[in-house]
Amino acid sequence: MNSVYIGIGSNIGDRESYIQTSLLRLQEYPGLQITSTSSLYETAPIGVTEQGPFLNMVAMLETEMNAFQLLEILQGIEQSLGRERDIRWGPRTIDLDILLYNQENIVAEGLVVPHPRLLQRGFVIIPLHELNPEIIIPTTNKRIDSYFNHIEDKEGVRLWKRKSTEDVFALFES
Ligand code: A4P
Ligand code: MG
Repeated sequence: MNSVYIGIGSNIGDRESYIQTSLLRLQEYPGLQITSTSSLYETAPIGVTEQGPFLNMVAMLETEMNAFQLLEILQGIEQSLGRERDIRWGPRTIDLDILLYNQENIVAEGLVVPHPRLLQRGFVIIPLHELNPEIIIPTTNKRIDSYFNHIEDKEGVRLWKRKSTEDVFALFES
């Protein structure tokens, strides 16, 4: 089994519902189990700043799929939820990124893991750290908690819904 962290973001429409649906669709695949989920954070847009605020979270998965198979599944779910790719870093109903895949460093056409912008982004570091402060980033061999105190966009990330229980499908407090 492979341990994977994925980053989830949405900033169009019913953001929470897109995120919940993406997790439910993911869970439907055989050979894939969602093992934990972070709280939901509301975050100021990075990159293209003229767009609405995001909801972001991180989920941990166990899967038999390799990283390329998983990416294909994630892109299929993005499409099924109406994702349109017109502006890079622009608004989206749902964005599903592979942040970490075991401790592997993957550099291939269409797939780079760890996600190249992971360590510059509070909206990723904060929920990853919530799930497990001891995660090691394989490109630097440092723990995620060593980045936690140096986040540049910390003010732009606020807790929006705390995770309610250990049951991933109870998900968030209402
Ligand atoms: N790709 C390469 N590596 C990966 C990976 N590890 N996981 C390729 C997923 N995809 C990966 O992605 C573009 C291409 O990246 C894909 O074809 C895939 O083969 P995309 O989802 O089509 O486009 P994108 O998300 O607009 O581009 P990108 O470069 O992934 O954007 P980022 O860096 O993920 O930024 N602000 C806030 N507050 N919250 C956000 O969630 N997200 C972005 C997107 C910008 N600003 C944000 C947020
Ligand atoms: Mg993406």
